[in-house]
Amino acid sequence: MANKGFDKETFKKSVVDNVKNLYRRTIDEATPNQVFQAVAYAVKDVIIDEWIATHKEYEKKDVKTVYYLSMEFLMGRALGNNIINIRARQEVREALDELGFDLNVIEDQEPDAALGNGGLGRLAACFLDSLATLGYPAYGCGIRYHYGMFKQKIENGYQVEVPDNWLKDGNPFEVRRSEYATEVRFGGYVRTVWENGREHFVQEGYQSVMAVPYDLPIVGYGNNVVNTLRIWDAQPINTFNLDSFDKGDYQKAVEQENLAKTICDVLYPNDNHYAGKELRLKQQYFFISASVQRAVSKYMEKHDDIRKFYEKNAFQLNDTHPTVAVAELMRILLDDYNLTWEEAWDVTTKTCAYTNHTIMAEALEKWPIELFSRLLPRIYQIVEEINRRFIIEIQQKYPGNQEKIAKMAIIYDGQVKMAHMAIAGSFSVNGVARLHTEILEKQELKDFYEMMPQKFNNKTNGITQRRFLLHANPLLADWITDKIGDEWITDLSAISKLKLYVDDEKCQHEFMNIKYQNKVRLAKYIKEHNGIDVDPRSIFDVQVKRLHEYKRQLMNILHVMYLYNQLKDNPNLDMVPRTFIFGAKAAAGYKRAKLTIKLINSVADVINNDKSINGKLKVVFIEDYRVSNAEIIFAAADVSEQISTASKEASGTGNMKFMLNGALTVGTMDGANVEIVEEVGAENAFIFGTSSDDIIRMEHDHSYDPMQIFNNDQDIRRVLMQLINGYYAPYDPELFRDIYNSLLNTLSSDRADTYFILKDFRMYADAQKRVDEAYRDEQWWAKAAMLNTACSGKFSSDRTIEEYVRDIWHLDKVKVEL
Ligand code: 26W
Repeated sequence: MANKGFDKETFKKSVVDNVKNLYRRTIDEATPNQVFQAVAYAVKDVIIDEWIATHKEYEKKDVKTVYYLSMEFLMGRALGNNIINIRARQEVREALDELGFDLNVIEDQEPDAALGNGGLGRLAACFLDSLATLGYPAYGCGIRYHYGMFKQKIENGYQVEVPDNWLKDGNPFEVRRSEYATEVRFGGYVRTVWENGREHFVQEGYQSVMAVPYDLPIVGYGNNVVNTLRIWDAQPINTFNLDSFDKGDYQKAVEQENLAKTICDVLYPNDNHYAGKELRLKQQYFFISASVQRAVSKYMEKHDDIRKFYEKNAFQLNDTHPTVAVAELMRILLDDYNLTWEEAWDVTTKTCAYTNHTIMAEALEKWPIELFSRLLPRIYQIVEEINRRFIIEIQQKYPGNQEKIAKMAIIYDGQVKMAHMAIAGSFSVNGVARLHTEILEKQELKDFYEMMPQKFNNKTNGITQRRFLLHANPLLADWITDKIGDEWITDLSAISKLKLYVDDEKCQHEFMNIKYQNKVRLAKYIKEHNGIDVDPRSIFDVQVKRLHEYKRQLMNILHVMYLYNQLKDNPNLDMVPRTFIFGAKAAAGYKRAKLTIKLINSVADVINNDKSINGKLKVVFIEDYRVSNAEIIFAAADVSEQISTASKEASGTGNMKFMLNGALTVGTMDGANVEIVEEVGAENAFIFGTSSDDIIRMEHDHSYDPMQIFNNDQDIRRVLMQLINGYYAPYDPELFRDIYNSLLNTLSSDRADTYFILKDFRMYADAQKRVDEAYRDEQWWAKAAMLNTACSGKFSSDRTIEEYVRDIWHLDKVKVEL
C-alpha cells in the first residue's frame, strides 16, 4: 500500500518551509488555508518528478496519445486524491498530526475545481484518473474558466446563484506553460489568392487572442504515471504595440482586449440545454483551435509526414461541444500543410471520434450560419465543403431521396448541425450505455446508423473507485481491503470476492455498522450546513444530480407529499422512519426547475416542523451539491433514486457511485440502470415504471392522458390539489400553479406532461412501499447492500477506458520507472 520513496521527515520540512516562503510565517502561526497551500506545494514537489519522467518516457517511446477534448472537467478537489494516488495517505496524515493539523480539515480548505455542470464533466474527470492509472498517454484539453459552476445558496427556499471565484487564492497544482502560448483568430474575412497554380485562403481583418495553457497533473494510482489536464486561458495580444495612433487600430486593440477578457470568464451553467450564445461558440473555437494547433506542432517536432498524424493521435470529442475540431484540423492540414482535400479528410476522419451523451432534443447544438460564418469565416467555408461532399455521399447511397438530405445534412435550414458534423467527421460514434446506444441506432441517429453502421459502438460509462470509494468512504475501503485484499483499487472486478461474505452475519453487521457511521458523518454535515437534525437510524433515501424535469425530482417530492398525507390521516401508520435527501443545482434560467427547488424546501418546512408525525418523515435539501460533498453523501445512502423517464437518461453515473457504496436502487429501466440491475439482480433493486419502448410509443401516438389518472386516483388528486390550494404556500397559494399545470397540461398546450410523472407515480409509490418492507428485514437488507457493492465491478471507469482503448484509441500502456 505505502509509497516506498516517500519520506515523512522530508515532507514535514517541505511543509514548514513552504509556509515560511509563501506567508513569512512559522507553522504554528499558519491558518488552515495557509497550511493547505503549503501541503499542496509539498505534494506537488513529489508529483513533479514523476510528471517529468512520464513525459520523458512518452517521448522516448514515441507513443500514440489520446486528446480528450471537453468543455467541462468536473474535477472536485485535488489534494486528497493526489495523496491517495501517490500512496502516501498514511504518511501525510501522520506528518500533519505531528505538525498539529488534521488532514481532513486541511482537505476541506480546498475549493472544488468545478469546471463542469454534471455527468458529462464528471465523466471526463473519472476518465483522466483511469487513463493515468492504467498508464495510457493522454491529455485532457479544456478551458481555464475563472468562474466555475456557481455556488448555490438557498434563501427563503429559493436557489440563489453566487459566483465561484475558485482561483482567488491561486491554484497550487497548476503550472503556467507560456512557452506553448498559441494565437487564435476570430472574425474578419477570407481572401483567396493564387499561388503556384493553387488556391490559397487568407483570413484578414481578424481579431486574435493569445491562448496560454495551464497544466494540471493527473496522478495515476501507485504507478509513477502523471498525465496532464491542459486548460487554456486567454490573454490579449500586442495591446500596447500599436504601430500608430490610428483610430482603427486603437478600436481594434480595445476590442481584442475585451475579447481576451471575456472568453474564459465563466462556465455556462446549462446542463442538457442549448442556448445558442455567441460567447459559447467563441469558447469552443478558442480551446479547440489552441489544442489542435498544439497537438499538430508537437507531432511535427518528431515526425515529418503529417499524413500519418492519426497513427500517433486520437481526438475524442466529449459530446458535440468540441466538434469544431473536425473543421479546425482540416483548416490546419489544408492551409498550413497544403494537403489536398482528400488527404486532409483522410487524416481528420481517422483522428476524430465522437461520444454522444444525450438524446434530449433541446440539447442539440445548431448554430445559425449568420453567427457561425461571421465568427469563423474560414472554418465556415470548410464546413460548407464538408457538407457539400457529405450530401453527395448521401445522394449516392439514396438516389433521389430529398428527405434523407433534409434529415442528415450538416448545414440545413440556416443552421450548422454539430452532431451531424461530428458523425461525418469521425470514425467512431458511441453512446454511453447499452440502452442509450440502442436508442441512438434505432431512433435518434437511425439514418446515420443505416448509412454507416460500422462507426457505431457502445461504451457503457464508469466511475473511478479511487475517488468514490477509497477516498470518499475510508471505513468501507479499509474493511473491504481487510476482507479481500487491495486488488479492487486497480481492478474493480476483484470486488466480487465480497460475495463470499454476504451471508456471514458478522460481516453483515460490520457492513451495516460502517453504513451507520457514514450516516452519522452525513447527519453532522447536514446539521452544520442546513441546521436540520436527521436521525441516522432512519432510511437515508437520496436523490442527488442536476435538477431537470426528465430526472423527475418532482415525482420524488410528490411522493413525499403523498406519504405525509397518509401520516396525517393515520399518525400511527407503521412505516420505517425515512429521511428524503435532495441535492441539485438548477440552470440559472430554468424557471420550472428552480420552482421545484422551492417546492422541495416548502414541503421540507412543513414536514420537518410537524411534531405530530413523530419524526417518521424528514426532508432535507442539501445546499450547493458538488463533488466534495457528494463523496460524503454517496457513502451514507441506503436508497439511490434513479427515477428518470425511461429513454431520457443516457447513462447516469451517480447510480454507479451509490451502488459501489452499498445503496439499493429505486429506479426505472433507463440508462445504465438496466446494466446495474443485470449485474446485481432485479431482486436486489426496486425497479418500476413504464419501459422506454412504451414511452417512445406514447410520444408518437400521444395516447398518454394524465387527466384521466388525476380523475381516477384520489391520492394523486389530493397531492396535486395541494400544489394550488396553498397547503405548502399559504402566503401565495398560486405559487406552484406552473408545476400543477405541467403535470396535467390543462391550459398551456395539447401536449401532456412529456415526463410521464402521473403515469409512473403509482408504480413508484409501490416500489417505495417495497423499500419500506424490505428494510425491516435487517439481514436481507444487509445482504442486498453488500451484493450491490460486490456486483459493482463492471462500473469502474478503468473498464470503460480499456474498452475505448481496445475499440477506438488503440494506445499502448507505458511503464514509468523513477
Ligand atoms: C449545449 C448545452 C449542453 C450542456 C451539457 C448540452 C448537453 C450537455 C451534456 C451532454 C449533458 C450531460 O451531462 N449529459 C450526461 O452525460 C453523462 C455522462 O455520459 C450521462 O451519464 C448522463 O446520463 C447524461 O445526462
